[in-house]
Amino acid sequence: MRSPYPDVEIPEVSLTEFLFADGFGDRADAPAFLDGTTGDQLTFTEFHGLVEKIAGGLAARGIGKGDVVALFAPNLPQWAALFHGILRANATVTSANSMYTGGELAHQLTDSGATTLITVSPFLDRALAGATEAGLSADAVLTIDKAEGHDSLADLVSSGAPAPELTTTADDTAVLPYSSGTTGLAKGVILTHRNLVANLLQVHVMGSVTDQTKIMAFLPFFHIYGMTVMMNQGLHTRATVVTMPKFDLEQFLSITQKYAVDRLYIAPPVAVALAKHPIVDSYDLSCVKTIFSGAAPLDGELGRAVAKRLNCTVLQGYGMTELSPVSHCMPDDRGDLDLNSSGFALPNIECKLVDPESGKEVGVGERGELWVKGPNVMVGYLNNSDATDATKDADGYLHTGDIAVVDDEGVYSIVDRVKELIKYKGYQVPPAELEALLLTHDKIADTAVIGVKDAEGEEVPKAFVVKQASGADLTEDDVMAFVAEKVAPHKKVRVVEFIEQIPKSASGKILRKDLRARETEQ
Ligand code: AYL
Repeated sequence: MRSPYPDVEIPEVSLTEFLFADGFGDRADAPAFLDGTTGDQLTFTEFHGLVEKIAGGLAARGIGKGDVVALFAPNLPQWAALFHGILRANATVTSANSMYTGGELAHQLTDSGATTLITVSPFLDRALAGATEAGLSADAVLTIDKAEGHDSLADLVSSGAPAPELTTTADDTAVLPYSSGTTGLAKGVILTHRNLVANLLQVHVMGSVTDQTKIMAFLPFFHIYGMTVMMNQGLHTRATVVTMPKFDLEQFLSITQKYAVDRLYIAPPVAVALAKHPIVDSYDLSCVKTIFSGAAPLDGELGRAVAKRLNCTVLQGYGMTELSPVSHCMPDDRGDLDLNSSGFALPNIECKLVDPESGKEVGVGERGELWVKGPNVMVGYLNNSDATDATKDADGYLHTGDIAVVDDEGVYSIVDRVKELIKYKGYQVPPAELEALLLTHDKIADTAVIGVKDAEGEEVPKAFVVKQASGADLTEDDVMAFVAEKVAPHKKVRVVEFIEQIPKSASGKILRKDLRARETEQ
């Protein structure tokens, strides 16, 4: 089924040309990015000037086409300037989760082939641990602020070197975010300049974002949701992006009120706070016109409660890192749609719903795996053609691993997930990674990790653990503590159950659906 919207034309240009070639008109001196916690801002002209200087500084360090630079920092206006400076230097960004431990960061640095890492001084412990493990020298680690022994952003831009010629084309890799996809460990997702430009134009058709919009950006720029839908959409529409380095409910409400933010992008857990937390009543949030939820399923009733309490429109979208990320969303003028749904396929997108058992396409109202084709579909996974082939078929459809239904108007609802992936507060938790880690414990013989619902209905990682003969004294808390000290907080195992045996197929694959069935029986 094709999108009900007419196709948009995708120009054959780099994201850099797309965003910056035409100047900023009467938005030149308007704020492009505003740090909500400090009030510091960068106008469009200042932002662009900084991007050019960063590109010059990077080029002077020998960074150019084919090089990968890792960003490991919280949401700051400088994050965005560095992102675009790296692209302007004809290089590629790999964006790392700012909660990562040194070990998790090392995996991404090594796998992506990053030769430079840019961070902030409070993250230096983890950054240096990761860099060292990945074989990068301390010289290759730069900081946005000043830190003893490292070049800073100020040093980078003070080189005075001109930005190099822009040789990047639409087909070049712009960014390598990491995603576990349908199975296995986190993999580099190859997104080209064309992918990113396409998704901006596709998203633009659905929304009513203008140069007067103020976009809230507490969701991280390292994740494709923050990167495309907040950071780059803001630049594209010449809106103002209000940043927050980390989420804090009171600060979020106060910044929203103070800067009259009218468009909030959230993941479902924030909807719970907006619907229920008493403190929300202490703020004047009449500025908020639209709240958009993505990254995990939003409960429709909860969404309606938020819309009622804040007297605004609540919308839902669906996407995936591998889709740059948005493939479906509700348009701004359709606040009437069922909030349990994720709206329509964006322009230029074709979808199929396919029965995972029979491989046959299903009809209206029937459940099937969502397959998506369009200019926003990733090229593939970096260094992993097997995973690419298992995810993207010869016709160009990306098999999402999500189960959806569509109605006769073309409105899609995501109803289930057939892939391993667990989502904790919208963040990816790859079970395979936790299982590999748990198996390194000398008292654990076997394990399987799945997502289960906690008392609030939130998805949380649960480990089923088979003890070694020597592990009689192993407790649930021991297991949780063992994982917690080695992974970013969102990947913590939050429930443990000891069992006799992990159900497996004849070929040794974990039968996750049997474990899930066991959960619902209890
Ligand atoms: P990743 N409903 C149900 N599941 C969802 C939804 C939704 N609305 N959105 C995302 N997911 C799940 O790569 C689904 O399982 O990208 C999907 O395969 O971290 C997985 O999350 C992808 O996780 C936007 C803008 C969504 C961004 C995004 C999030 C991209 C998250 C909608 O408009």
